[in-house]
Amino acid sequence: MIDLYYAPTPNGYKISLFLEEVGLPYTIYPVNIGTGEQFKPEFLAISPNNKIPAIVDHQPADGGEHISIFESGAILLYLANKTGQLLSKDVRERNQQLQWLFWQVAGFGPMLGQNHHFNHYASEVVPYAINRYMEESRRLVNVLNTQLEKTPYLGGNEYSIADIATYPWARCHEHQKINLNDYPAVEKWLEKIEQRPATQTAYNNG
Ligand SMILES: N[C@@H](CCC(=O)N[C@@H](CS)C(=O)NCC(=O)O)C(=O)O
Repeated sequence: MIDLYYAPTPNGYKISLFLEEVGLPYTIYPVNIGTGEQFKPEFLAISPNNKIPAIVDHQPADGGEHISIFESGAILLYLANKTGQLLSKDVRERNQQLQWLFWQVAGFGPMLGQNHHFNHYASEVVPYAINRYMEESRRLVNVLNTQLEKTPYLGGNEYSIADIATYPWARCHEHQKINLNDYPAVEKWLEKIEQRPATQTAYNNG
């Protein structure tokens, strides 16, 4: 059984998308990041960077005591290794998938997150920051579009943890003030992932 420390945000959905896709049983422990629950000592013991998502696996592969993990990319990689699913065993495709997973956690997520912040939450209007993060977000969506013009999924022919990591952020394109008419390959890919039963269940969970 997996405990999932979660809030319904793009980073939170990454893990429920994976768990629904592979059918691994899990229990959601909601963390209200609006009221500061991420700073409680018991949560910090699992996720010292005070951010969701985090998991605790009570049945690790080595049969030893539970393992806790924070950082969505590390969690997805752990779960893919544990289940043998959603990460190719072919060395070339696996490498492609891992590149795009790291691209998402290092760039796509953080930059779109800043774009969202300066467009919607900043206590003052900072045109330099709005322009900088808007431009960077557009550049990254264009990189995504260019890749998806070449392959059906981000890391090649198969749906993988690279798509799972990127989808919840790309799905928020309206909040990012990004018009998908300019990125048709991204639009087609989003529609394809949206239709997966696991995606619908993950988003219906909260
Ligand atoms: N690099 C982290 C980012 C996680 C993250 O930014 N989580 C946000 C919600 S989407 C959070 O928990 N924020 C609470 C806070 O910063 O106090 C990951 O990929 O897991």
